Amino acid sequence: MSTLIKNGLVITHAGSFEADVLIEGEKVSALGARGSNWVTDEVIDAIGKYVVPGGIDVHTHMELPFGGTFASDSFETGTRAAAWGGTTTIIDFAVQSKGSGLMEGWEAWMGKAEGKCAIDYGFHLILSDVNDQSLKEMDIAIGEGVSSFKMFMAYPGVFYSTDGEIFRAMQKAAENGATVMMHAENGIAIDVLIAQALERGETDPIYHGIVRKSILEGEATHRAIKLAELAGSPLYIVHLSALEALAEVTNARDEGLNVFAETCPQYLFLDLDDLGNGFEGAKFVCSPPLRDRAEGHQEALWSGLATNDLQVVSTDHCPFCFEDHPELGRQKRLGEGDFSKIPNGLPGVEHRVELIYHGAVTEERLSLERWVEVCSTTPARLFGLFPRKGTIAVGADADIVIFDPKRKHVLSAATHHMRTDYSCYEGMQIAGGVDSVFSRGRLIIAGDEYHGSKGDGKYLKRELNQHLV
Ligand code: DUC
Ligand code: ZN
Ligand code: ZN
Repeated sequence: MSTLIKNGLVITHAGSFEADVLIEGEKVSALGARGSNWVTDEVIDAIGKYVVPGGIDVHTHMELPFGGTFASDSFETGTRAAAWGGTTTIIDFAVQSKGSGLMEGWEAWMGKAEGKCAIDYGFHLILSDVNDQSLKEMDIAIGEGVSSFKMFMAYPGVFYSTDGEIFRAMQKAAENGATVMMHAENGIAIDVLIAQALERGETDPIYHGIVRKSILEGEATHRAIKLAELAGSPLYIVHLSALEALAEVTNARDEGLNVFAETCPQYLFLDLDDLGNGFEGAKFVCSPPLRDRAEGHQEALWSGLATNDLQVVSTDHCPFCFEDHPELGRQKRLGEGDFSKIPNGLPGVEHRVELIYHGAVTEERLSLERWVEVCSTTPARLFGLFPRKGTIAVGADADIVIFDPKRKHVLSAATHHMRTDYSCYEGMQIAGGVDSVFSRGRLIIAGDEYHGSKGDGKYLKRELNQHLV
């Protein structure tokens, strides 16, 4: 099967150029000047449209067990929704349970995803039980293509690791080249503030945002950086939301350390006020929480993306239904009367590429090349997928999005494809939109039609971090 995408403006991290793109089988086989007369099975005219590398979302949680329930998107529904929004690769988090082996977690998540995904997928591992055996198993995981391990300074009693455990894992990562990913919030102090708030009768979702102080994200980020510096391991701060944390990452990078960070659309577009309005605010409960706009976090994050103090936008897609669900039961409503019992997480995998484009162009915050870089190229490099993914080049996988800058549409639960009964962006009008999506050479989205099927997506064995200084 061969396809010619002609007359588009190809945008990569390195620049934009008018070119025709030839796809043969699963790969890009040539780029040529417009008007090339290659003979192919299919021809797609992309005049007036952008031709960009498929989005790579390195932070999703399909089917994650959390707070007594499970994230509502399965690998099937979540990856299909991702495809609709121009994402052609996800990296999800396999979970090591306490008392179990690290590779048991990977095998369990491989089983959940096998034969289900619409797009290619890889895994990080959540390292929640640090001991001699699981540290040894990090080497085995790397051999299976899992080159990054997430640890938590938050959620005591669940995913939480002590500083000593984190430091041991970082020492191991310094040896084997893995990247340590950190949920940087001081969960011990936050738990004190949660208990005090509940004692005062402060039970609404807004208090989730009030007790999880930005200063405690800054403190944990600082601590993670110092531990990684001492151990000599690369560090990637996940879902950075606070300007205090950004300042720590900026300083570390100025010192030449291998410290990286992502933020997510919710921290750029939404804010603490969304957690108000009684229990409706539960729709916006995630950790770290949405931040107070008056404190300047959102502006700082946009600037950080522009200046490369932040390198990636991911989603932390972890959806739960607001109303009771016939199969999933109570989800967000588990926290009625106690905000600390609201499952943490938001739906987002479908809208990242479009939202960042919207923010980039409507407010002139990022160039088109930078949009591609933070949504696709740098994620590929940091997580060992480049140049197979993350660019449009001869020999790369033909994961390609045709993006229509003139398309306008409104985000809504009524039209999105994620398996949740609400949208965090209900009614928001978006500039530009996905027109067509190729996954390894197959046209899986064509306008309003889905042509893919479950199991199209393949497991990606990833290399080590390709973006170290
Ligand atoms: N934060 C969330 O909001 N959900 C899942 C886990 C996390 O760290
Ligand atoms: Zn997290
Ligand atoms: Zn997460």
